Amino acid sequence: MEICFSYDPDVVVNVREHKLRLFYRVGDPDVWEDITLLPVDKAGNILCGRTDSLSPFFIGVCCIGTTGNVDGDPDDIVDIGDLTLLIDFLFISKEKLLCMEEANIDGTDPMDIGDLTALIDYLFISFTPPAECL
Ligand SMILES: [Ca+2]
Ligand SMILES: [Ca+2]
Repeated sequence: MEICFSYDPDVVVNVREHKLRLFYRVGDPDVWEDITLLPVDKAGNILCGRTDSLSPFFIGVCCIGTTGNVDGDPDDIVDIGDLTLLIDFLFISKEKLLCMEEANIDGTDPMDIGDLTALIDYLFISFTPPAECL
């Protein structure tokens, strides 16, 4: 089913509308999946997502400022926890991340080993900041 919410663009303060995302709870406790149908309808101010069942939802944003917060912690901190999750995403479980854009650390598509290299470089070597969110 497709679920849509209309939003008031005046309350989307300091966030670009194209970053709005619809998150759906897939597990307990607090496992969320981004089910947004992109692009966001900025002209109609409508945010839609697709799911097969009903569960709690929230509307949030994906990737503000710089990339690198792969684990989506609320303080937007980039640390070894993000590195661990990026390795897991790229090579082990390959489970979709809460906000895929946060993992594009080198700023170029796709999400690959270049992003891992950029994150290691930022954390331990040259401290070059991660790329800006698009
Ligand atoms: Ca983090
Ligand atoms: Ca990349």
